[in-house]
Amino acid sequence: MKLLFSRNPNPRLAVAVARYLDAKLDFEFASPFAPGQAERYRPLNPNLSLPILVGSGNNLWEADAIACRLSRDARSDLWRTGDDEPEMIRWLSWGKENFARACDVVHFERGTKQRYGIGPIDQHRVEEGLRDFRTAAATLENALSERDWLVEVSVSYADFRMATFLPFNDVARLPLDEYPSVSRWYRQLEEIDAWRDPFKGLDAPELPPVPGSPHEPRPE
Ligand SMILES: N[C@@H](CCC(=O)N[C@@H](CS)C(=O)NCC(=O)O)C(=O)O
Repeated sequence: MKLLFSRNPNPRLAVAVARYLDAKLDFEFASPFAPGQAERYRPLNPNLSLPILVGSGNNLWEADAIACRLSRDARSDLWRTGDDEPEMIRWLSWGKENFARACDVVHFERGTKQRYGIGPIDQHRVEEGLRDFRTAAATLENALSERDWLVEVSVSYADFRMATFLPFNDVARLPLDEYPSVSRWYRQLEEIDAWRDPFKGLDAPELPPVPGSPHEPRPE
């Protein structure tokens, strides 16, 4: 099997899962939205987005489906299958609609749009995203003040999924520090090698820099 990926958030998530599980896969950098590439990738994913898992019977797209497949193949409980599966699904569902979505809105404006030159930052969208982030982060803070991980006592795919956009917080600048339990939880995730550095040893160009980010001087 082969995992088609880029360094953007959802493919990063899938690569982190694969490396956490030590999945026996090939990893191939892909760029389906680059000029001239669409026809090559459309048969693999009609949406053209990454990640895509190729050669698993059916090609599989969507990071969650890929995580489920890889976790099953590895006989891992990263994707819970026992009595705590509903709890994991609860966090996946809520997280995508709330916390991760709010992170995505802000990251898209401050990160993706600036990296790829697809328009100025829409401050109204940033404000909306920050407002939704604060609402969702308060719920997460409450849950994580009573537990180390989202599901029972060990890391699960819910933690990975919830954190999809947090490795990009150098550019998204979400006020994570205002939520001590969420910050502590995220530091725990960063202690996991596969999460902190999923692309180690893989052949993949760096993302284009964001003008004005910590890695790039702000324009005058
Ligand atoms: N719902 C999809 C979202 C996939 C998605 O939005 N992928 C983006 C990156 S975050 C993509 O393919 N961007 C083009 C690229 O990275 O080249 C999933 O969870 O896999």
